[in-house]
Formats: sequence, C-alpha cells, structure tokens
Amino acid sequence: MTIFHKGLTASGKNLDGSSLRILIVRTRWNDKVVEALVQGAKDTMVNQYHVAPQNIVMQSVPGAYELPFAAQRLIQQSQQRSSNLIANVSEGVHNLMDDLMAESSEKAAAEAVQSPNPAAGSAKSNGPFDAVICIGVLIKGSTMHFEYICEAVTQGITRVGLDTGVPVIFGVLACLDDQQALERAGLGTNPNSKGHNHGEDWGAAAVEMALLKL
Ligand code: DLZ
Repeated sequence: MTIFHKGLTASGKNLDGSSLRILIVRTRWNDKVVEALVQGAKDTMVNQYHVAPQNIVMQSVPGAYELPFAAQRLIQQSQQRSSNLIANVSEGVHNLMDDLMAESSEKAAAEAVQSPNPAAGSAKSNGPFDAVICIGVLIKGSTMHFEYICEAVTQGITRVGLDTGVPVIFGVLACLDDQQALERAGLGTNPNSKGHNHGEDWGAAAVEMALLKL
C-alpha cells in the first residue's frame, strides 16, 4: 500500500525551456543502463519543456569518476567562448560606428544600428550552458572501489555546481546490483513494472534549476 507519493512531485510552474542550452555528460561504463537514462532525460526536456534538441549537447567520458572534471572543463569552455563572442561582436559594432561616424553619415549609422549583426545570431548555439546533467551508473563490486568512486563523484559534482554557478544535476545511480540499476532506468525485468526511469526526473530538474529565480 502506498502511504505517500515517493519521488519527484511536479513543480507546479509552467516552465519553458525553449531558450535553454543543456549539456549532458554521460559515462560509457554500464552503457545500456546509462543510454536509457540519457534518453529519459532528453525526452522529458524536449517533449515536456520544449528544449530544442539542437541545444542539448552530449559528451561521453569513460566512467563516473571522470564526470565532475569533464563537467567543469566544458562549462568553463562554453563560458569562455561566449565572452569571446560578446567581445568580438562589441568590437565589431564599435568599429562599424567609428567608420560610419567618420563618413559623417547619420542616416547610414542609424540603419546599421537597426539591422542585426550576423555574428550575434549564432550566440545561442555557442552560448554558455544553462545547466548540466551528469549521468552514470555505479554498481557495487567485491572491493572498496565503489565506495571511493561514489564519494569522489558526489563531492565533485556538488563542487562543480557551486564553483561555476551553473546548476549541475546529480544523475548518478549507486546500485548494489545490476537489477537495481535496470529498474531505475525503466529496464526492469518484472513483467508488471519495468521501474521508473530516473533520467526523466533529471531532465525536469535541469530545466527547473536553469530557470530558477525569485
Ligand atoms: C573502475 C570502475 C569500476 C570498478 N566500476 C565503475 C562503475 O560501476 N561505474 C562507472 O561509471 N565507472 C566505474 N569504474 C571506472 C571509473 O569511474 C573510472 O573511469 C576509472 O577509475 C578511471 O579513472
């Protein structure tokens, strides 16, 4: 008997993810389960929150231990690219204004300001990430490896989010056996219930956190 709703309750907000750029960093360890989780996250962002498929950027890494490093490096690269682009566009506008003023053609200057700069249109596809989802599956073995990696990944992902100011969603399952992992990716073998795909919750969390404001 269910006494309360376990799991994620909807935010109740009408969240529009159509302007968001999301990075998914996923492992190649435990690929079958990870792939299902990635698909769950993507489907939710696209179908429920209108995130444009071309604004979901994918990056794979070997294992869960690599997730925090990759997330941090790719966030920094996207921020750097975006500030370079802004600097180039503003320098271009400056130079254009100087040229126009030198010709002392006020009409031409006004027209140039109104027409969009072609370089500015590409800003979204190269813009900084609004949120990152780190997806991996750790399965306990017979050594202490599982405990060490779980600890490092959890601390690492938390730190990347706080240090960069970009929300980083913790999409890492820490499972005691294969069956637990399959069930949490909607791939369970029970004919009555294949289990809930947690990737769907991570997609929703990424959109909500990317749009977080008072
Ligand atoms: C080494 C290892 C082990 C034993 N188990 C997993 C696992 O269950 N899930 C996973 O994503 N990665 C595992 N790895 C690989 C480490 O995360 C990492 O890729 C290597 O230690 C290299 O740094």
